[in-house]
Amino acid sequence: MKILIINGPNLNLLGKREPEVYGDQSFEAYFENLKLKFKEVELEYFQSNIEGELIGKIQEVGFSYDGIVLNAAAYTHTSVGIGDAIKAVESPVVEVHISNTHQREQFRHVSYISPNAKGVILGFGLKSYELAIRSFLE
Ligand code: CA2
Repeated sequence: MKILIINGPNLNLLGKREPEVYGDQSFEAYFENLKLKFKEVELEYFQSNIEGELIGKIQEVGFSYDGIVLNAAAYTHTSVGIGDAIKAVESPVVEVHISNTHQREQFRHVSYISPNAKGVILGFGLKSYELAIRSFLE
């Protein structure tokens, strides 16, 4: 089973800023734990701050990987292009968010990802990613 985790803009700052919202662990450190937890899964990780790079990666892996775990970060609320890319590929995409976006500002209540995602997991901190991976296994 091959799964790619894709993180969008500013998630490279995890653990460095706003720990009250996003926690105090870097994604790289968390990703090492995930790999230990899911030894049976070929897990890969990609992060970009650039919308076109995220779309390119979805297209690149979206016809051969078993699943994509996507936190499109701020692009979740703006990107028709990422929403269309998810619709265009064959691999199922699970949308994740660290925070519960519905408890936050109104503009975060809209997602261009959700309509084309297999499912959505949000509000469980970094554990949201683990739950998303489990959803592919069960
Ligand atoms: O809760 C999530 O996972 C979000 O996707 C995070 C995005 C936000 O725009 C979405 O509404 C919800 C923001 C990611 C920014 O990450 C930072 C991490 C550390 C410091 C500053 C920003």
